[in-house]
Amino acid sequence: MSNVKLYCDNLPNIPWQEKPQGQTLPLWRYTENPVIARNPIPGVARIFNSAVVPYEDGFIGVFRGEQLDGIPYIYLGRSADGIHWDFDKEKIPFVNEKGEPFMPPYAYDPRLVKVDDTYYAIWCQDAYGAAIGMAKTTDFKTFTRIENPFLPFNRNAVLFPRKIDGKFKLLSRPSDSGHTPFGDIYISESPDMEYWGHHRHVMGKSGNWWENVKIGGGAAPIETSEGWLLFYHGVTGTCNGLVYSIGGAILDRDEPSKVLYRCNTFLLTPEEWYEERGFVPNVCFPCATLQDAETGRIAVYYGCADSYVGLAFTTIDEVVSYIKEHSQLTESDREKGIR
Ligand code: BMA
Repeated sequence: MSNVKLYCDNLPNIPWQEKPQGQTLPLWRYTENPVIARNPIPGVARIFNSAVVPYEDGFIGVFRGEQLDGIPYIYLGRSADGIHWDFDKEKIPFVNEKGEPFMPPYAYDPRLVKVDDTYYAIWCQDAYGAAIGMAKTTDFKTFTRIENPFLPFNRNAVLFPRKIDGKFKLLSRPSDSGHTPFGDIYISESPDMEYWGHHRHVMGKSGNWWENVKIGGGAAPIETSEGWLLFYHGVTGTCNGLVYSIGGAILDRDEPSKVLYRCNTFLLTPEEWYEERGFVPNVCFPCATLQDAETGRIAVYYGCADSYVGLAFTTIDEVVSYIKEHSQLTESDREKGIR
């Protein structure tokens, strides 16, 4: 039993490996990584930056598939164990409210979050510039598009898994339309998943060098007795390009624009061949977690080098105590984020 309580269901079939000897950081990699390798299905060269949820007796997910023409799209995948995945051969056929085909020009970095009885897929797409796209489903057969929540330019939208004070809450990262050299995480709320407002600043890049260029939301926040645990990505610049690491923070449960703890070190940074070598080297990009209330186990799905999907593990006690021990907050982290 964990000291920190996880407010989620039990998930006895969560993918899992025990912490290896000598591990100092609180996230450890699955020894069989990457779990999704190159050319996973005909017509798709790489799958990465993807999100999964428990579904029926196994798992289901939305996957960023880079097609042979280089254009990213979202594919549905199913798995019995969360490790071996079968993908639909065709892209997810999004429709509008009338059931007519309504495909975005491209779609990438999908997240998948269940709120009440509905699953929401959220991704980055073109809306005359990089913007957030959304769809909802209850059966994983019909994905109905929802109005785009924000004007361009925006990326990295991550929905909270429950309403707070009756409102949906969405993290996002206002950006430019290219390889954005800046970026902070903001939060917005909505009564209906259509009209978004009450925008607040949550946290910005920091003086710590691993996240001194920009940060962005990662996996859907995990509700715990200590607050919302957020795995996010932090980016630094080098003479050889950007490096993406996984960071951790804990947000206030009732007022998540306030950061309670923020780890001043990365939790995982590119070190293995599948993280350092690929279409875009040196990228660890978290997009989803699975968690088990009973054991406190957490499995993190992260994109590796824009080429593969990797899995890493931690426990709620392990990661919360590490984040608290290494917490360093700035003034803008503590504020409610209104100016
Ligand atoms: C970001 C996003 C991610 C990608 C990362 C590294 O801007 O586009 O999809 O993993 O760059 O290329």
